Amino acid sequence: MDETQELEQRAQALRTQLNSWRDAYYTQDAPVVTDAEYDRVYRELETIEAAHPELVTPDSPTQLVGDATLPELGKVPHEVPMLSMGDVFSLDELADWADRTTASAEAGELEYNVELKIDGLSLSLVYENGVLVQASTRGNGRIGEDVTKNVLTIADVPQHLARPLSLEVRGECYMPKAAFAKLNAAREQEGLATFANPRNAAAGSLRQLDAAVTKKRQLATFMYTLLTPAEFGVTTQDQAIRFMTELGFSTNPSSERLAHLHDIDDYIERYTGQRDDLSYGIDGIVLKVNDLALQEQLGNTVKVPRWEIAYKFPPEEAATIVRAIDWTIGRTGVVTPTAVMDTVQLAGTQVSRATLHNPDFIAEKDIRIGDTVLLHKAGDIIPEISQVVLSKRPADAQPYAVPTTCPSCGAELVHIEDEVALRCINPLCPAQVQEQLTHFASRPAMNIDGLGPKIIAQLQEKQLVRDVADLYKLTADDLAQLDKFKEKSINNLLQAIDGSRHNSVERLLTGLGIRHVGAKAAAVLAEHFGSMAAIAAASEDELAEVDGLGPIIASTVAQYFAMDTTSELIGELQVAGVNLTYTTQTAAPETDSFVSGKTVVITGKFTDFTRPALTAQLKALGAKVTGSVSKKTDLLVAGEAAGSKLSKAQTLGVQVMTEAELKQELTED
Ligand code: 1X8
Repeated sequence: MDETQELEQRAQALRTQLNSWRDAYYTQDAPVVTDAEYDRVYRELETIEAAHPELVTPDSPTQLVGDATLPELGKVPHEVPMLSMGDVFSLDELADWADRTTASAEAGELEYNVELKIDGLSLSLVYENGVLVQASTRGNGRIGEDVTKNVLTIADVPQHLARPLSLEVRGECYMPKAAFAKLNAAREQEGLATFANPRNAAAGSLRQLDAAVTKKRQLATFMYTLLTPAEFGVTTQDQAIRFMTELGFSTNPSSERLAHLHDIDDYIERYTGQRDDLSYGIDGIVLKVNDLALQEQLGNTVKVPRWEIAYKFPPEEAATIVRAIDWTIGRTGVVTPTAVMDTVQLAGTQVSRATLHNPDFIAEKDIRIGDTVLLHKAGDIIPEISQVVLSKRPADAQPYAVPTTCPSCGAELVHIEDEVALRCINPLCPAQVQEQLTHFASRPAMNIDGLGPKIIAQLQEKQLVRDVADLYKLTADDLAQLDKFKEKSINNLLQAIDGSRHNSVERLLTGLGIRHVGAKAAAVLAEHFGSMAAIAAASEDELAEVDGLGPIIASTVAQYFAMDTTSELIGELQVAGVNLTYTTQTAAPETDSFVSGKTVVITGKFTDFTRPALTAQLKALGAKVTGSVSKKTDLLVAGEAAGSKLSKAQTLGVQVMTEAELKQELTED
């Protein structure tokens, strides 16, 4: 085989590899390799194709733009294609790009605008007369997916602009790091696959058939492109960003106009340093020719604009050695592996543990004790193993044998249905019971001050407590057996436990840890049925009909109360004197609702609410309800025929919610 044939085969192999990775990434939102690994292989293919253009095929990833589309979502054609962007990985390449751009612009030194590259997915928003009428993803660049309903649930996307203009803007939809970490932790506990990075989490949350799911995911946006700037007298990119900000869009505050290209080094250095402190993930910076007329003149290549380029940060990676794999057992019995490693510095923190998610992850990466591994941070925050360095594998390393029995109770571990997680299904498993007791005593549940995991572990060890009902049988003599427990601490804990007997029943419901029943669903159940007995007696259909619950909660609640162990436990709690009825009179304002801490104004006529009832409901959710719109107003709830308050809110850029949107918010759990 001659050299060209060899290269042809190599190019074909790289294309096949990249296309399979692209499918996993774009269509399934579940990448199988890191971006860095993808980029390395992509670059190799690019280099071969550059030297041998005759080897380029139409299906080569180098010839394709971005994402695929999900068949279930409606299609939206993009009149102006949504292109992807060229990228460079070093300051030298960036300087080369700038030289080429300057040469073809024939305009002397160019002015640039520099922005952060957000780790999310592109989004197009279309407004008619100031009202949001369509939102779509990039799709394949020419045809995107209709995600209007989902985008209406994103808090920072204005549904009404400050001025009644018709226009299209584009930008990035992303998931903040904190929401990403919380979502993955919850998914792991549910036995579901986790998202690899905020980009995939955002894509999976936006490309949804159920807008209620999107809403829960706490997505956010930064808009950076204005499509018809000339119509608004906008001539530069930095003006465009200011214009969009004034209309009410969320724009990234780190955008800077650069009079001289050499200022870019300082910008890159600053944000490389601040990267870990930002509340959202970035994977580089974007450099744009600032003059929009010049942008148009420079135009596009087949694939990407000539007037902008992404500089991608080098991937932050560190190598270390895996010493052990720890297995922890959650409240629901999910058993999660964690790699315990020699401590290394990675992206701003000391790392010695990394989640391994589930047994499949360990097997896929073939991680063994003693292996040297490369670590990265998923979404810039969660340490994760990218790959094993096979050249450093000890000769005697054995494939890791996943435990078949629970490390806490010894019961056989099982896979349920199509979950990736391994579970211990022994209801008496001490590790699970410890998690359940901790949850039971926690603040949103029974709120037993002073009863934390360490004390619970001791109570279990001394066999004083096996289930939550046992807490109410504890005596001063029992507690005297605990470390450092003297008269005062004994009395305090006994009093805290006793006090919890009088809680309104929603706290007990929360504390029981029924799947999908958190504090909100528990409050809805308790208020609607009035007592534990009534909830236990309700059928699945009756439960599903309650405003604010849904079929999933109805099903898990019905299943929970159908179990013999449940009736036994409730019976024991009743004997122990724990209140089983709803006694909440005026609920304390909520601290984590969509309006808590916000100043809200109500205006217009409503079909499904009276004004006083709506005011009371919003106050119970933690809102401050006032009479007139000012700069301090956070939200205007506008019914039919809203007048001057609505126009004032729009002028001030205050968020406006219609009755339909409000109802949707109020029925969220
Ligand atoms: C992608 C992105 C762009 C910007 C920020 N984040 C991104 N992920 C920006 O322009 N500030 S532009 C872009 C693209 O594909 N054209």
